[in-house]
Amino acid sequence: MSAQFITIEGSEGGGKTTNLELMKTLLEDAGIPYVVTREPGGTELAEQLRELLLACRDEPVTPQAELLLMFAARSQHVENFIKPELAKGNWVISDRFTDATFAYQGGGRKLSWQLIEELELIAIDGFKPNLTLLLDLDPNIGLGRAAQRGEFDRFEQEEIEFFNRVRSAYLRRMQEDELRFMLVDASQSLEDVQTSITKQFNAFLEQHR
Ligand code: Z5A
Repeated sequence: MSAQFITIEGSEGGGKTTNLELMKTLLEDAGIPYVVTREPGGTELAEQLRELLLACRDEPVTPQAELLLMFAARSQHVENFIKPELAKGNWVISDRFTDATFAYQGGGRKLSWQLIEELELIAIDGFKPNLTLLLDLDPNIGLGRAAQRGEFDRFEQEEIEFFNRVRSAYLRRMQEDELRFMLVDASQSLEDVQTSITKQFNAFLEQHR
């Protein structure tokens, strides 16, 4: 079976980092070779764009500039890292991908869905993950969890309404492509979240190994 491209998504404090470790363990247990990456980022240039995107700054960043930089980074990431790794037979797990652009720049910044779909075609020729784990959580809970980590980046300084729109946009993405998504209620205890992920992800591995 061909190597699979898996993404992890969700708004602040949903536990992406924590549960990415669990997915790594499940892949190792199944003897599947994999690499881990993230967005924005994943190549030298894309990581430089990440720094520019996340830095807090006095100059306002227009939603359009933010959108174009996200896709510039993603184009580099897909061509220079993700596709070559898949071609080598390694599964790829990415902490965020294009669904995050629909959620943050579409939902959060209110840019048009159609514009993002067009850029997805231009920048990455519509390249999509095989599976997306969506950690869904009320932003009031998520921001509380994220606050325990310390300093906020440029996105984390947004108002609660921004994160409510991000959450709704993620759920809209899922409704548009239900077979690709694995939805997990991230408001549960970490133990329950991980039981649910283990069950669903192992079922996916059974089908695709
Ligand atoms: N962005 C964008 O706008 N457009 C795009 O196209 C892309 C990205 C790709 C960087 O993302 C920013 O870029 C992001 C969106 C934007 N906005 N922000 N901010 P990032 O992924 O690098 O940053 P992040 O969203 O802040 O993710 P994170 O720091 O990795 O958080 P997390 O992975 O969701 O959470 P965590 O660190 O695993 O968990 C947070 C805390 O909660 C931690 O102490 C855990 O122990 C705890 N936790 C986790 N799960 C539980 C449960 N179930 N119960 C209790 N406590 C828990």
